[in-house]
Amino acid sequence: MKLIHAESLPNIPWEEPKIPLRDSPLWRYSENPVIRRDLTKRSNSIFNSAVVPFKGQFAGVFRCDDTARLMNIHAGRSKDGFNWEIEDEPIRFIKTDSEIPDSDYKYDPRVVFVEDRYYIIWCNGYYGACIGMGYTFDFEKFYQVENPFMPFNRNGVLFPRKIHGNFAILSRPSDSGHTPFGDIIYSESPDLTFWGKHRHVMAPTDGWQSTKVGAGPAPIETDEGWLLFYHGVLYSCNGFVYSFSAALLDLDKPWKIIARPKPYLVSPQELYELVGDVPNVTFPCAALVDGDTKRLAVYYGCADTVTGLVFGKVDEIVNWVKKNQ
Ligand code: BMA
Repeated sequence: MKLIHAESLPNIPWEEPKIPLRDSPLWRYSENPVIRRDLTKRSNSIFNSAVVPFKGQFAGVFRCDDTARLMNIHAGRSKDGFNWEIEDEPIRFIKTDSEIPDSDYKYDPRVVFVEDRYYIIWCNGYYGACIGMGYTFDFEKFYQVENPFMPFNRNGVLFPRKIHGNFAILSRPSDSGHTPFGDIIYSESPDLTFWGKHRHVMAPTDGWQSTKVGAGPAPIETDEGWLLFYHGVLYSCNGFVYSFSAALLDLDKPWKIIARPKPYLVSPQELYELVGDVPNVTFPCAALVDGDTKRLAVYYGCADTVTGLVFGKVDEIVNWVKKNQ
């Protein structure tokens, strides 16, 4: 298996497994949660957040719900991917067109480098949940562009390169509430304003992914297909349970699934994943990959309260996905 377009990341946050792995090729960071809930002055919780390599170090956009329980996204920096400094104030986007509507709230950001800049995609409050989008070159100034989709939609995730000459995105049409359904849809745009060529990618099936599914971090390009980490939701007598796994999508037609496993890779099992503002949630939003060693680190929200890290090797994950269908 080869990674395509993957840069060297020798300083990827990393820890070898401390206990033998059971049946998943991912292991948790022994000092999880890597990001605590109270890292900014007024944060109630910091979770479902996105990080990228930036100038030899790391930068990110973080979902910080404040002590009024209002949801917003904040910029942050880290030298090592473990220790983060997150701005106390939310990002103030500069509108690229004065008619771009204000956001009632922002949450669940993803950050993806495409061509010359870092795009930020988030769940944007505009008459309910829809997808918001912006970009930055430096993590200091942030610009907002048009909302790609009308309400209601969540989990917008841009591909890291154009496909068929167009920007490509995954999203999950939803309702205005907590949405007891949800499929992943693929769309393309020539200009990041007008979106079309919508294709159905993935529906819920059974077990841990029986209620809804949604894209997680930006897909990772390999010669075996796009490796897509995605969350799946099960509805139990105690509410929703969020686990995650990974699938392989066709490189040229990403709406075609090459391999999709039956089991989850990670489900809520540790106390910080089981207990919090929303119990039983593991929700991945970002992945770092070292192109040389194929080491991978995934950041995921835990119980809507803190952020965790899991590690793995891309080869082993791709093999596991193919073996466990
Ligand atoms: C979703 C979003 C996520 C959250 C999840 C579980 O609808 O709000 O931010 O992690 O629910 O509560």
